[in-house]
Parts: sequence; C-alpha cells; structure tokens
Amino acid sequence: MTDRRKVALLGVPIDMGASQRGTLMGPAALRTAGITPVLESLGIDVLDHGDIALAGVAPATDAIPAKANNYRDIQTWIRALSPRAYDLARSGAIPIFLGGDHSLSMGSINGVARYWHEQGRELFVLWLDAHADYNTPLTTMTANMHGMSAAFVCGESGLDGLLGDEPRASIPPAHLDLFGIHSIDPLEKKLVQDRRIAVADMRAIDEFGVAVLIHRVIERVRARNGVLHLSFDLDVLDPGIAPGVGTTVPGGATYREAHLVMELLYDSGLVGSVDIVELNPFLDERGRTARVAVELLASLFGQQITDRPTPSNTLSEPR
Ligand code: 6HN
Ligand code: MN
Ligand code: MN
Ligand code: MN
Repeated sequence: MTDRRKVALLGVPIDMGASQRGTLMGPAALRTAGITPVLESLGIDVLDHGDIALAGVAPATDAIPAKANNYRDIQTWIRALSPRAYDLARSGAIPIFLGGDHSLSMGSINGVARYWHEQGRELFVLWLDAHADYNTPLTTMTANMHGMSAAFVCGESGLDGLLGDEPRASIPPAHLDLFGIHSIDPLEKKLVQDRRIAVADMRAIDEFGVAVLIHRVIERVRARNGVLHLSFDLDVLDPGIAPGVGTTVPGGATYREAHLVMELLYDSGLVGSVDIVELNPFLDERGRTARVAVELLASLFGQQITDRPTPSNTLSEPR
C-alpha cells in the first residue's frame, strides 16, 4: 500500500530526449521553487533522494534503432531509473520523479508497473500533456524519444532492447488516458486510434469541463481496484502560464483547469506515483513555470482553499 503522507523525490536530469537542451536543470529549479517545504507544510514526510546516478549501469550491446536520437544515452538513464522506481514504489512512499524530459517516463513507469503487478494490482496511467507521446521509431517525424514514451509504456515495439536485462512491465493501452492533448502527428494519431486509447483532448475539455472527464478516469481505475500513475508534462498548460517548456503549443489548460485536475486526483486517493517533466529553466521567465509546477503539486497533495469535506462537490451545510 502507498502511504499518502510519505513522498520520495528523485531527480532525473535528462535532456537528450528532447530537441531543446535545458531540462537537465529541471530538478534543481523544482527544488529552488520549494517543492520540499511546500509539501512539508501540508504535513507530508518528504525524503529527497537527490538526482539519480548513472554509475554502475553496464554497457548495452543491442542494435541502435533507426530514428531514435541519442538512443544510448537515454537507454543508460532508463536502465538506471527503472530499478530505482521499483524500489521507491516498494518503499511505500509516493515517488515523484523530477524531470528532465518526458523520455524518463519509460523508466519510471516501467519500474512502478513492475512493483504493482507483483502486488496483483493493475496500474493505470494518466498522461497530462499537450502531446500524445505515442510515436514509435516507425511513426516519428523528429526521432526525439520524449515523443515515444507513452507508446513504449503500452508495450509498442520499436525500442525493444531499451531495458537490457531489466524486466519490461507494460500496461495495456486500455489503461492509458491521454488528457489535455492539443498536438498530435498524423501517424501517431492513427496508432492512438487503432489502439482505441482514451483521449480527452482540449476540445473535449472546453466542451465538458475537466471535472466530468477526470471523474471518468477515476471511476475506471476505481472499478478495477487499480493504482494511478500521473505523468504530468508541463506543456499541457497554456504557454501564458507556463512558458518554461521546450515544446509550447497555444491553447493549453488554464491555471484553474489544471488545479481542478489536481484537486480531484487528491480527493480520489488513487495516485501512487508522479512524473513532473519538461520543465526547462533555460526557457523560463523568472521561475514562473517552476513555481506553477510546485503550486500544482501542492494541490495534488491536498492543499485546499477551504477545509470542506472530500470527496464532495457541494458547499458546506449552513450551521
Ligand atoms: N513531449 N510529437 C512530437 C514529436 O517529436 O514526436 C512532439 C513530442 C513532444 C514530447 O513534449 O514530451
Ligand atoms: Mn508535451
Ligand atoms: Mn479551455
Ligand atoms: Mn510529453
């Protein structure tokens, strides 16, 4: 079981999966923005494990796939990260993986999924992102591996040797929810449709609102007594509130939409692990994006405006 009052932070300063350098400074910026004291102020016991070390990862010998930029570098990070993620999940704390670009989710989710599957629990993944990240080396237009992580997590082929000896623990595509999407490549879109992946794109969010759509995700996880991993790419936010990411797309989620997602997820009690990725301090404006990220994590861990009973969407009874 996860202890909702215990958090383990692990920095994963990787930037080789993206075309823009700079996300390697992400973990430091999240710490500077106060991630530890903010979570502690909510009564959470925070253990910061620092940044992951790559020493000791045995050299890989598998063939390098075509159309996977910086494959060897990313492979080293992923092979170091997956067993760490497994251990952190087993510790009972909620791990938060501080990115780093989104390729890190290939390792974080693999390790976490392996742990939950051993426990006989199903893992679901909520992918909050402007992008679907459902490319493979066969569909990609850029060869950037941060655009392939959701597909890898769902067991798509094309990066089959990536983990080396580390066991692969995929989730079925039916356990993935793409949320907030507003940019997708043509072949990637076809693959997402072929796999019948649940998508709440920005059009759906405009039309129905985040509450209805997040409840749908929560109910699906709850119905199977599952655990939810949140993979939070900061580029899902509108560039007006989160300029510090490498791949900004206009028309992202508002400040309040994003907070409501976090508040509803907190109420659900289902989140067992988190990635927070794509923060690029080199592109940020006076730390704004790092600060928004920490504020959103506070809502995910129970910060509330009023201390109303949860879960509830009603106002308190008059006395
Ligand atoms: N991200 N679909 C584009 C690509 O290069 O495959 C963008 C990917 C963005 C990835 O933001 O994590
Ligand atoms: Mn993205
Ligand atoms: Mn909107
Ligand atoms: Mn992403």
